[in-house]
Amino acid sequence: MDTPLHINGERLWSRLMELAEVGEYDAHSGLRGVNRLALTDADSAGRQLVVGWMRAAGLAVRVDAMGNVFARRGGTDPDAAPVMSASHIDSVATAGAFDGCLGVLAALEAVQALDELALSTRRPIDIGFFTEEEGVRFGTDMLGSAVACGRIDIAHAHALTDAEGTTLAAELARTGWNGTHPAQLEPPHAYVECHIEQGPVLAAEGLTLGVVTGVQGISWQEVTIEGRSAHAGTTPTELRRDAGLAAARVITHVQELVDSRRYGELRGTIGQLRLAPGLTNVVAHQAILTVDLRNPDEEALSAAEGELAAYLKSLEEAGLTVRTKRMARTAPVPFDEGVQKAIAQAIEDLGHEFRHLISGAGHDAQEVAAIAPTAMIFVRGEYDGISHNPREYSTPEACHAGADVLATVLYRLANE
Ligand code: HGY
Ligand code: MN
Ligand code: MN
Ligand code: MN
Repeated sequence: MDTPLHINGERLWSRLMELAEVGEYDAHSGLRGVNRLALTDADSAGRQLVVGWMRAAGLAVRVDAMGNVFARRGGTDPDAAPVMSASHIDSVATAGAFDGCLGVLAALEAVQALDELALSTRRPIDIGFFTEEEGVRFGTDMLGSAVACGRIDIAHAHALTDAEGTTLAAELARTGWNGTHPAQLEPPHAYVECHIEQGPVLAAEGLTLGVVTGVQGISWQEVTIEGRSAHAGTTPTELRRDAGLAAARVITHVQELVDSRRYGELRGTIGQLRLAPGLTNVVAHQAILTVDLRNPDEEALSAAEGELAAYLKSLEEAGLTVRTKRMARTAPVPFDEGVQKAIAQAIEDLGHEFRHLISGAGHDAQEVAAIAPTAMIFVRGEYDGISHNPREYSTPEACHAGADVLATVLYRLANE
């Protein structure tokens, strides 16, 4: 087995910090946050910066009809299926510097390490980033990769709108990321994604790296509860159809589903809650909330969805109407054993310890797993691995270690 590879850790870190300045904002007490929602001007500027680095590295860059961006390092056998590594640079509105970006920039470092070491590979290596991985602007996560890997139809994706009613297609055109390449990935020989863990497991065990065994199932739905506005002072409880109170009951009910342990490792989150008319002295006639349910077990996830649907229905007995809109739904995805072994071997060859773990967060890798042998490398996060928060932080050493593993695995897979 060839010696493991090392990337340029300083360049990786300086690029991560430079990219983090694009769309940065003052979060609080001097903390810098990142806000680069998909296909906003900030996201577009971040894309330009990364594409500039790819081109400076001599890579041929292509953009597809979903705005997914890939860059190819040629192999000695141009007809061989490529090895691929990508992630995302769009962020949530309260992001840190690492979510998605580490994987994109680590893959670029891996390719540059091969160039600087003058190492050729039989297979081409494709790196890049997918559009709207977060799903926070257009409502469906892993959107670019889901279209590229065939789970979501491009016409459906293009027609998705943001809160202002602007379509994804219009934003692709406005920002110029409406590429001409078909948004359909040729199945790569293998796909490996490097990503921060975004959770507490590795740090709690004093580990820097993890081999990811798969991704848990995800269910996103928007719930709209319609009641009747009324005077806050004069209307007794029995005459109220209070959408705000009903929303509060839904929130506590979701937590009861989690606490009941009837659905195993269920996680439930109400991330959005809007009341109308939203006035102090008016009983809310409408509540719109989002419910994010996650579970590594598909049966338990759909049972929890069913139980919640029955509860929402029961609210109608109190004269309320309840509508639900499914926003995203993915089943748990297991990753490829062979690619996991290759990652574990590279981690050992580089002298690190690791453990296997499932991903609590969704990733583009779960979409690529539908068309190619796929697995992920996790890099430990500090502060209990907090993420989707400006305090998100991984050390330069941990990022460097994750990128070394990625470079080593990609090199080996590209010579299979
Ligand atoms: O929602 C997720 O798990 C991912 O961050 N898009
Ligand atoms: Mn190194
Ligand atoms: Mn991510
Ligand atoms: Mn994320």
